[in-house]
Amino acid sequence: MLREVRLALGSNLGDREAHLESARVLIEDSIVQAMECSPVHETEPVGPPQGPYLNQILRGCTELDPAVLLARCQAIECSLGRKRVERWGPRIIDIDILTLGQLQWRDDSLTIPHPGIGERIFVLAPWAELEPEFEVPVLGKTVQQLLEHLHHRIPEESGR
Ligand code: A4P
Ligand code: MG
Repeated sequence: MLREVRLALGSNLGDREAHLESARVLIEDSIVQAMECSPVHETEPVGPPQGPYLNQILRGCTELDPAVLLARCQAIECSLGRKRVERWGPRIIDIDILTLGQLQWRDDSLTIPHPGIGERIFVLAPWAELEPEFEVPVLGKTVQQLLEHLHHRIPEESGR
C-alpha cells in the first residue's frame, strides 16, 4: 500500500551537513518516493549538554510497512556510523518516523505518530516551513498550530 510518510533527520556530530546529505540520498534510494525536503534548521540541543543540531524534515510516499520502515531507517543510521550510546545523546544521524499515512501504531519498538511531535520545536519549526497546513494524524492539529501552541507555553517547556 502506498502511503505518505514524514521523517525527521537530526545530526550534531562531525560534518552535520554531509551526514544529512548522505541520509537523504540513502532514504531516497530505499524508502521514500517523490521526496521533498524542508529547509535545514540549526537548533539548540534538547537533553544532555551537547553541540547544536541540524534538523530537517522529509516527506514523500512509501510502500513499506511500519516494521520494515523502521528497520531501513536504522540500517541507514548504522551505515552512516551511528552508535547508540545514551538516550538523547549526541549522534551522527537520527532518523525518526513522524507519520505514516493516517496510521496509528504502537508496539515495543515503534510508535507512530512519533510521540514527541507536539513537544519538539526542532521538529515543528522546519516542518512548518515545508507544510504548515498539514494536519498531524491523531493530534488533529496542523503543524503550524502545534508550533504556535509550543511557542505560547512557558519558555522552560518549549522544545522539551
Ligand atoms: N522508536 C519508537 N518510535 C519510533 C519512531 N516513530 N521513529 C524507537 C523512530 N524510532 C522510534 O530511538 C530509540 C528507539 O525508539 C528506537 O530503537 C526505536 O525502536 P533512538 O534513535 O535509538 O534514540 P533517541 O533518538 O535518543 O531517542 P528518541 O526518543 O527517539 O529521542 P528523539 O526524539 O529522537 O530525540 N535536540 C535537537 N535540537 N535536535 C534533535 O534532533 N534529538 C534528540 C533525540 C535529543 N535532542 C535533540 C534532538
Ligand atoms: Mg530517534
